[in-house]
Amino acid sequence: MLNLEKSAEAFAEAKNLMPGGVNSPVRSYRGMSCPPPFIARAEGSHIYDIDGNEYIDYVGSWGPMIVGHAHPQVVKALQEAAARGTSYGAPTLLESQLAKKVMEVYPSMEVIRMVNSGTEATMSALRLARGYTGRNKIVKFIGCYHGHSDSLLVKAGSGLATFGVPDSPGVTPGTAEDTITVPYNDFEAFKAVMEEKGEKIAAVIVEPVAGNMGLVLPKPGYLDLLRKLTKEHGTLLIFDEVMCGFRASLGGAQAAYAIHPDLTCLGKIIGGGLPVAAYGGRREIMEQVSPAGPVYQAGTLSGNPLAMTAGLETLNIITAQPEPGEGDYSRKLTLKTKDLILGIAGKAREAGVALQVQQAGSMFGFFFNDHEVVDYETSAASDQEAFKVWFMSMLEQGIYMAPSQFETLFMSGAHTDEDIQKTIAAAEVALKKVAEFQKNR
Ligand code: HOZ
Repeated sequence: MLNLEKSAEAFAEAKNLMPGGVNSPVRSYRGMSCPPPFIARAEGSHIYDIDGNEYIDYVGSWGPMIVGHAHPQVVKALQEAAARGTSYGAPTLLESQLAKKVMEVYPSMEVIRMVNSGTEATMSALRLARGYTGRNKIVKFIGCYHGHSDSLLVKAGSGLATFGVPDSPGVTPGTAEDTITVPYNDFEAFKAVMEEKGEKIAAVIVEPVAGNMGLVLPKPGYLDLLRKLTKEHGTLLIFDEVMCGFRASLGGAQAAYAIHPDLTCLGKIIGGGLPVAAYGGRREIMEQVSPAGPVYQAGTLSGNPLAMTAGLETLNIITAQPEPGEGDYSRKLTLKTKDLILGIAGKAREAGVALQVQQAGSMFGFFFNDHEVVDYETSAASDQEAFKVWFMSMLEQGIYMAPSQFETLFMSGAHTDEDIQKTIAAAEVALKKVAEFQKNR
């Protein structure tokens, strides 16, 4: 049995200090039968809590830790950078270096603006789209999550789906009215909205590989339809690749599905574990951003030298030329992820548990469902009680996963074959428990 005594005490104290004891809702383990492990440190693929438990980590700080925790190259560069000062609020060479590195991999981003979080990136991209087109309305997809700015907290995924409040109080009806929602992967619904209101829509924002209703892939041709109809109506297409950037493939979903969005939002990995995000896209649009243009957006810590350093080192690692005969970083992660999910799928079959496994590069996820999961509705119709049994058993066996079916799991370069075999062995035990639970309830 997992001992989380110290974490329980720490959580009780934190609840008096922060809403729900946390600084971001899904960390609170609401609905799970244990407190969140309080983390003491992390290294490579492993994370350690204050109770002395060690876990193989597939949360990876919700995505950024693609090279593993405390990678020596990143840590060394950060130590050197910290010694030169931690913030200047003035331009540095590092910002241009990271911008160039990102553009090499994301050629659709001709001009880029660094910000501090995914929320800032999507919020700013929407303001820009509205400023550029002179239109107010936006389209988002049900179950997609793009951070917590008002316009985007409508039928949202991630923590909002987990806690059953997809529309947040505090968002004014006027703002919500300007956000049109459409079921993800529904071709006809999207065509109908564009036909009816296309000329009023500034932007369509999408997680091209959705990671906040669990992992849900776009159906073949769906992203092409978004691109085609947005172009026809003079609407901007915004790819929110905060999660799937560098993961669906090195060049993100836009490379994997060969779509050129007008604007892209990145985050997580480009900060290498420090707070960085960015938005960027066609020059003509981006030149509307202040001070080049009139659309205002700013930030004291934007382009922070420590954050730029961590991002740059991380991108250097994942874009490095592979050794002869070896696949590149991203390809290796994809293969490792495949080994893991196929192993787990095999154990589910043996246990007689209906499990949908999903993968996009180094992202993966599971649904206890015998139907294909294609949107929020089919995700929410999965057996969430079975998910809890699975989650708790995995945690007890030292496997650290997201405490919600409406999230995604991540592979890193630090995960070893041994980690993967241990995880599959733990899954065998967990899935037997799920089978028993489903039979006896
Ligand atoms: N928005 C993140 C999940 N999709 C959660 C971030 C966090 O709690 O750290």
